Amino acid sequence: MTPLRPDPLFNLSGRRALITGSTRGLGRVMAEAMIARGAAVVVHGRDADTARQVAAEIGAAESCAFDLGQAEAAGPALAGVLAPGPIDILVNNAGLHRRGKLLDLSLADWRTVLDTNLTGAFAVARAVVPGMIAQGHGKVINICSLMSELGRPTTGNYMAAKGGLKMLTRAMTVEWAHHNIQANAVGPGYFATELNAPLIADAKFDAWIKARTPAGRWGDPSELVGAVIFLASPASNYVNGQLLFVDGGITAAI
Ligand code: GCO
Repeated sequence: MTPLRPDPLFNLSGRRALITGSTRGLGRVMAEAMIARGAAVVVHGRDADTARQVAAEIGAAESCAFDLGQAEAAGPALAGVLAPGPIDILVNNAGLHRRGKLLDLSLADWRTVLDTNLTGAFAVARAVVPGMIAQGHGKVINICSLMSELGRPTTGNYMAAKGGLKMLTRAMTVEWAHHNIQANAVGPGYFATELNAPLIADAKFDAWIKARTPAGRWGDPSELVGAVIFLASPASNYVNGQLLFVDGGITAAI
């Protein structure tokens, strides 16, 4: 079968994409999908050797490493990435969980989740977006969550961070859209990722998710790709400030 000619609406050729937290899980899947559509991807992780190894495995030309929980490190750590030129597509994907009931959470557990999942996204965007403004275009995709809208006990820090990331996406929109920068978000539902491995292994929780999600199943990481490619592509050049849930319908159901 002759390969499909790349659809200009979804072609990422010539674009440089930085995806935070792309050494594993959803971030790695997104990186591979963007490379397959012509993007030059910068792989990011906390560990430099791992980031380099994954970049080599997936055919990415570049990698970088820094801890998103240390916002002050983002600018200096990205100087080398930005030296050759601007980033065209930023995916703020890196995130972590420290589950626990609010009254049991330490301030460290609270701060770690907010610092990494929310402040980290702000810090990376603050380093990368000036280059987008200078070149007259850019895409920012913040990986929010169903927990930007809904929650369950023991996830209050994560809910606050992902709810904040939804509003940060709108803040980016109102300040940057006139620079032809489209800032949007994707809200994954329950996906079969490493982050959720403990939940999947819990037969009771697994059964609850399958009953609570109208699609009746966990999402496969490959099923997040379409929304991310759409928001990274020319196809979304007039889409701003939106949060697109990819969640099997869970946010549509009581
Ligand atoms: C949980 C889960 C959720 C989602 C995550 C992805 O502890 O209930 O980890 O937080 O999987 O939000 O959207």
